[in-house]
Amino acid sequence: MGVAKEVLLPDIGDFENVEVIEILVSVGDRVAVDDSLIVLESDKATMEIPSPFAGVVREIRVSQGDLVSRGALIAILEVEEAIETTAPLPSEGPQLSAAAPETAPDEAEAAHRPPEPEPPPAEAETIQPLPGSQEPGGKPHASPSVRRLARELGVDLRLVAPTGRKGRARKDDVQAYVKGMLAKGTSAGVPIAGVSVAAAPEIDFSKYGPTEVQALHRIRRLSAANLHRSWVTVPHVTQFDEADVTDLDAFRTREKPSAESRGIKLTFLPFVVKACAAALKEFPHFNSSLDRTGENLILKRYVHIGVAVDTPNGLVVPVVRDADQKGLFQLAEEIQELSERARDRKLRLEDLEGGSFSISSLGGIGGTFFTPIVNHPEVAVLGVSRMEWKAIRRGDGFVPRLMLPLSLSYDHRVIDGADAVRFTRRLAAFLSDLRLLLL
Ligand code: CAO
Repeated sequence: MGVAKEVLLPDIGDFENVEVIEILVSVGDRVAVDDSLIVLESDKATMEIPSPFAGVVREIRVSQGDLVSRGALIAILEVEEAIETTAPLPSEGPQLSAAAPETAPDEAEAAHRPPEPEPPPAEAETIQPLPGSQEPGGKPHASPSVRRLARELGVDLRLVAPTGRKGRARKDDVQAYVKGMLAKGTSAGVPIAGVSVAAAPEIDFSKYGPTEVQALHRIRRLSAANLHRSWVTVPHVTQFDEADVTDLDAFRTREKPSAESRGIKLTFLPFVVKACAAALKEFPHFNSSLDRTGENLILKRYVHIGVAVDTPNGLVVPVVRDADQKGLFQLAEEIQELSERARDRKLRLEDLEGGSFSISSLGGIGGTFFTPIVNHPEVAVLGVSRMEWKAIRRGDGFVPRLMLPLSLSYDHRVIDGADAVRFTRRLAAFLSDLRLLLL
């Protein structure tokens, strides 16, 4: 049978009536020396109060929201005589300050950044301004032990949804995040949380010259999260190709006035959408998604094509539904209408849902080739760059031809390289000779 020992709040510096914001242990828990018991928060700092000895928690004498000062009874632990440590009890007079040195919060936090091996008796950190602490690039708000837990589990705290007061991430939040990730897993069964990279150093760029901080727009933050997920979960390969669009351009130039008379701007994009829709019919696995297990392919019998639109606030991808069933003018009209609404921020949720393949056209701006990122859970995306006159060898000589650069990025778990080039060759054939679309 052990001995019941009181855990009293040690000297935590120049603080009185500090609020208990988190209780980290439950009755029956076994704790070791320096295991954190509760978290306190003052105006300036948060502090974890560690156990001065090892034992089993028999009673917790504070509740969340209580205000406590030095000497307050926190808990009663049952300590085995044999394992009772020599760590001084807070109530043991002069030794107290050794157990809980009066440390300025800033210094205490600095002293606890990794890779410091051992935490001090009272772990404190300065409170970051909130609620901006959850902004990308901002420092998430969490106590040292939560940070340590996140580090041990390889969790980026910025991705954890905090449920604590003032946007603070708690241990439960980190655990819930990890559980969520394990439940999702990647299709290969490897938890995404397993991807662990060194934290980016925090650099004060103003040391090198004048700077300005601009908050990212919500659209950019959302697309950044989706792009990042796609980048780390999809094994990307990009196939480059060129389509001879000399005849297509001549046809488009001829048809433009007729389109304009109906208020339609006939650019290259509707032709590319039409050609992609036809190619997707012939290569159905380009119009599919992997299911969550990664063991089945969901082939879509519909062809809904997302079109990346550049807006002042970031990239959005509205979807042209049933693109295979629409004529060129209808496609042109719809793309025009969707991109206008995207730029006026008038898209509805349903405009953005359900895409089965995406096209990103930078041809109106310029450039040659690029590597677009697959719009997960789709498995392929086509990048289109600016067409250019090139000398193409025909017979014994060279002929000038308008060539359109194509960049097809695809998920290599679903699509093989040979199929990717077959797809781009077929696409190029459709774009070179529109009559093939009629067959
Ligand atoms: N080669 C040469 N000219 C091209 C071309 C190409 N590949 N693509 C378009 N053009 C021409 C158009 O024909 C038009 O010229 P005309 O007025 O003489 O017909 C002009 O460039 C401007 O076209 P546009 O950009 O207004 O229209 P679009 O249908 O080609 O594209 C849209 C519409 C919404 C896709 C486009 O405006 C856009 O936002 N593109 C950016 C997409 C993006 O940011 N992608 C990057 C995503 S990151 O992966």
